[in-house]
Amino acid sequence: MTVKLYLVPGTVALASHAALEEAGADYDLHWLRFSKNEHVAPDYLAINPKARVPALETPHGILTETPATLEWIATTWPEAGLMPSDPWQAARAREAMSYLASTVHVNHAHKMRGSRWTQDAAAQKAMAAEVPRTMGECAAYLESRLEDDWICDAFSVADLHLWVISRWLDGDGVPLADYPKLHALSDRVAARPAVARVAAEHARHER
Ligand SMILES: N[C@@H](CCC(=O)N[C@@H](CS)C(=O)NCC(=O)O)C(=O)O
Repeated sequence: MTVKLYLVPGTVALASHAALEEAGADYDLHWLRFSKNEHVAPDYLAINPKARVPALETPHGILTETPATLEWIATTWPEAGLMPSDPWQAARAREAMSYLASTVHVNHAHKMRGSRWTQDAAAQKAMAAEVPRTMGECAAYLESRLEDDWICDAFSVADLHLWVISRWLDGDGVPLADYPKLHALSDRVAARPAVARVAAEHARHER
């Protein structure tokens, strides 16, 4: 089975890319550029009418939303062990991914994507100014929640999701170095060979 991932470098789609690489999946990439508005072009809207990345083309159809793409990848290539089999641990992974997608990522979007919520330039500026505080609160919560090396009792796709969002913290005015457990987890994820390969590819495409 071959799948195709639609992605923009450095975005949350990086988590799905890293998961495919970790899983040893056979996949193709379709890179898009926000700068060229390729995510709102008709051919991409036919893939994902939400005009967001990631979108994953699978033999069953298109899948979007990072918690769903990550879990599907993990459970489609179970031998990679990317999702806990224990129900409690799996629920903890979903809990983390749901929080990352619905709260942390949304707070981050208030910096650059304020036009989703208001067309008032002053209101957009005011929302962006809150990002260091709201993302700082999320980082503090995550720091307090981390007990072991990983979010669950072993590495999982939830760690990939957290790693990608942790990469945005410095740019959001929240020094990752101020959160030692989060920082260490992020470094552990980045040191995995599959993740390092994928991160290098994104760095090349970001240039
Ligand atoms: N809930 C979605 C959010 C996806 C999303 O917002 N991706 C951003 C990139 S990090 C995007 O495509 N933004 C384009 C835009 O806002 O126009 C997920 O978790 O996958």
